[in-house]
Amino acid sequence: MRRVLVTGGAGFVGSSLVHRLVSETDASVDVLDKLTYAASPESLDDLPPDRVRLVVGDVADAALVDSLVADSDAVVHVAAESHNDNSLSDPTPFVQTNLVGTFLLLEAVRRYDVRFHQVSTDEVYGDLALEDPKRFTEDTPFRPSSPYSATKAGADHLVSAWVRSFGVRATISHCSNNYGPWQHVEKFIPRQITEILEGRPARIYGSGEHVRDWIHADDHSSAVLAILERGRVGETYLVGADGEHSNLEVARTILRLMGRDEDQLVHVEDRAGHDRRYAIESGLLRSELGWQPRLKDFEAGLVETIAWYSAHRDWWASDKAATEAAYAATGQ
Ligand code: NAD
Ligand code: TDX
Repeated sequence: MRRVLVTGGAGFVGSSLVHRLVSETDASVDVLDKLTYAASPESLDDLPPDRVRLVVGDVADAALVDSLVADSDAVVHVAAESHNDNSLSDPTPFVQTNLVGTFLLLEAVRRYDVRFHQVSTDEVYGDLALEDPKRFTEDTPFRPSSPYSATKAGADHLVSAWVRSFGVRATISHCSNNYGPWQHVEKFIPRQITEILEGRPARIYGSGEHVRDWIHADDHSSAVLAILERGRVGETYLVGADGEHSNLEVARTILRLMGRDEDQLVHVEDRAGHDRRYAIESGLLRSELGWQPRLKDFEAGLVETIAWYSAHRDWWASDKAATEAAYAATGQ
């Protein structure tokens, strides 16, 4: 790969992938990113300008997408509107970016016969019961719950159709919940860390028994690179690190690691349609591509993440104020 186009490369997951492409391959990287409220272009500041170019623009801009794809050997499509709560208050940008944007990228890679990887989520599979021993596999049917996950599922179906009908050389990955540095403070783990740093209690939707399967963003990006380099065209891979914890468990662990009482939390308004549990079986990725998560110790990862947010208050302080004002309006 001489030149790789990474959409959403200034976001949380995308920036981890761009760092990895620079450190582990010889490719030049074009980042196409609209720089929405969720972007952190600062996360790319330490990268060599002769290897990484940031193009500020929209994946739903057909002419721009065409010109960038024409110059690329591979496209990794990371850009998305990514927050479930936002998709409940206004689904419009989710349809535009996640569905229309993916469609335009697929048409461009079809025109120029460019390798394509779609970064998707386990949320397309809906949820599992708390007591169910099953986990999601590559064969689990799609059953998305929220406008966010429905647009991701629709985009994934477009990818599969473009593979089958037009022979596009594409792969898809479905990853579980990511955590780590540079994650927007609207998301669960950074929200709790920054609430506690501001001297307030952790905020738990509903009962807090809901389970998420946590993986460090750097392990997600290592999986995406393995699939891009060695994955079978037309295949779907699930990405997870066996990190199931209830939201209450995670909040209590963060409180303890930050030297607070574990009961310093409040139960707030639940999310509409709140998925109960996600759990990933990532055996195919491990056996076929030899991938392993490296940051397997979730508590050690939380310690590092807490330290990072403590040291980067300048980066999150203004987003924090805007985010909490929006949450206050929904009682969350
Ligand atoms: P994020 O919200 O942190 O970043 C998204 C990036 O995409 C931002 O830089 C934003 O500016 C950019 N973007 C948004 N709309 C755009 C548009 N129209 N054109 C160009 N750029 C646009 O999201 P994230 O958490 O990094 O997630 C990235 C991808 O990974 C998404 O596709 C998401 O579905 C997937 N994913 C995320 C997680 C997770 O836990 N974060 C888990 C599984 C899958
Ligand atoms: O303040 C909170 N309190 C709380 O209890 C917030 C922000 C969330 N929650 C709960 C809701 C979920 O059960 O924590 C869990 C995690 O919430 P989010 O961080 O919003 O993530 P989730 O909705 O699970 O989706 C995430 O993982 C899959 C990403 O945002 C998606 O982009 C990805 O596809």
